[in-house]
Amino acid sequence: MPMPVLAAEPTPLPFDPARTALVIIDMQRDFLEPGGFGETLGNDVSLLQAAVEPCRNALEAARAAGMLVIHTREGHRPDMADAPPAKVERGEPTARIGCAGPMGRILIRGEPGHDIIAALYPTEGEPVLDKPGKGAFYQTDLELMLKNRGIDTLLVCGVTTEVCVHTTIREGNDRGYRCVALSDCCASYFPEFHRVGLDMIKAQGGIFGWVSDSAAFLAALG
Ligand code: TIU
Repeated sequence: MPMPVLAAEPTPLPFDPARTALVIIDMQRDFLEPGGFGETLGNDVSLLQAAVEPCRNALEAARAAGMLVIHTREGHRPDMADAPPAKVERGEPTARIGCAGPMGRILIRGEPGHDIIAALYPTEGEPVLDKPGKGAFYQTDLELMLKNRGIDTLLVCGVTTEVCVHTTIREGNDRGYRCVALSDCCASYFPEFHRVGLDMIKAQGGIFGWVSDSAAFLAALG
């Protein structure tokens, strides 16, 4: 059977679903719901809702195709030994990482706010990867998971476009993965940063990778 081809910019991208992972970045209550980390940083968290339905469609399509699905969560150990002081000391002192909020301690593993939103909740067998930084490769076993499954292509969804999605795509690109941002499955607190972030990926012949969307992914899988 010929490989499916993903309509993408700057070029169409043939991909083997068995060697492609859907990576859903940080679709956590802390970023998408009021009272979490995103809101403590001064953001309007409702802007991220736009990515939920497209992500859900991509997730269901990837599951139906038997593709590897990996969910990530940004956050820190309850003892915060993995939280760099330079990261923690930013923001309003009573609403920093580790402080108590309406969804538990902000950006701390095991707290309600750290969990993935209900609409995109992982199912049995889907790896959930906890990461202390913005990139999903930094201080995680992501690269080992991808190697064990022979993955060469990453379809990246999640939030926020210019922060954790971008950092992960840059990290993946340097490690030799074909990285694709699914544009409507990503969102930012800054619509302008979302647009320019995607432009930066596909500029210069695809300097960091490709940009596609959920409709193109579903169409490619047929
Ligand atoms: N603040 C912001 O835009 N993002 C983050 O802090 N983390 C992620 O993008 N996940």
